Amino acid sequence: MGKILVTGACGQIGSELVIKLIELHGSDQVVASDIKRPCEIFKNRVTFHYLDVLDSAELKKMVAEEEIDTIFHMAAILSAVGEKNPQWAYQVNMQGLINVLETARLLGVNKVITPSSIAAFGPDAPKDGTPDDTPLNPTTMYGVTKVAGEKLLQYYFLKYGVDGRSLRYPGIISSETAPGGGTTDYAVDLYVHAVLQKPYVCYIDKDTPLPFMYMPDAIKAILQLAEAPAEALSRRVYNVNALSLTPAQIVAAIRKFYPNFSVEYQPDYRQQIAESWPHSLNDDFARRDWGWQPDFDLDRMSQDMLEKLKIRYGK
Ligand code: AKB
Repeated sequence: MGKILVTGACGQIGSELVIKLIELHGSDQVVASDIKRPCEIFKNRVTFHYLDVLDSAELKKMVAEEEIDTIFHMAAILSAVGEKNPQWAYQVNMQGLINVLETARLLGVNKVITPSSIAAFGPDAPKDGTPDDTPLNPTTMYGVTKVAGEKLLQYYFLKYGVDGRSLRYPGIISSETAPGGGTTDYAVDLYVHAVLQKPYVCYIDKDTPLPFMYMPDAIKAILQLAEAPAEALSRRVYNVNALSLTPAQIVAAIRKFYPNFSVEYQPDYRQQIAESWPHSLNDDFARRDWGWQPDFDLDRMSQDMLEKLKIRYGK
């Protein structure tokens, strides 16, 4: 069996995915790559390649030399940063993905798993229980690249038989690696500020609902999808749902532990992005095809998050 590559391995999800893959398959089976230097969380535990996914020659060389068999392609520019520089987001997200798919096609890589997002939906999609198949008219460049990426995955499967799989992640709440450049980052910031006992100015209005998921569930989902037998899959891209939360609901959960936590709301350009996304998704296909089910509700997640952050920040 070949090895597993994680691109964007220093990112919020990539870093925890690498740790889980080491646990499951052993250090010598996992290869990490990023344009950043290895992050503390997996430093010295796996082979690390300093690699830009835009460098397709280098990517192919590395995949061939390391005998990679599965790629988790996690490198991407997220929504908020993407709106500041849409052309760059397009370049990284689209060229990066096609480079990975081409590498998979030419070198016979077994599977490519890459996340899509709730950002694939736009304001005309139903807000609650958004189905998998519904209008996809995103209003961010990030969303545009996610929709195009989903279609590209589908194309490579139909035309070349590349086994590409994707799931539409909501905002991910995690304690180990900070998210970077997303609209949903405030959720993590809220927990971090509470533990550091600092007031927080939230850039999303307190009553705006968005879909969220705790990191252990996000890792469980992507691994379940990756490991699902090919014949169980009725589609390439799956909605996954866990929590639907407003900032005020997250703050109320945090205040059970930090009653004096102070938050002010000053919506900025990210409010409009948040309002263009669903409140919750229908994930019946993921539940039926590969047994998806989240483990964490808001209270369980909040308790776990706060405990982990207290240790990280020595509080
Ligand atoms: C973002 O906010 O851009 C991401 C996402 C929802 O895909 N967290």
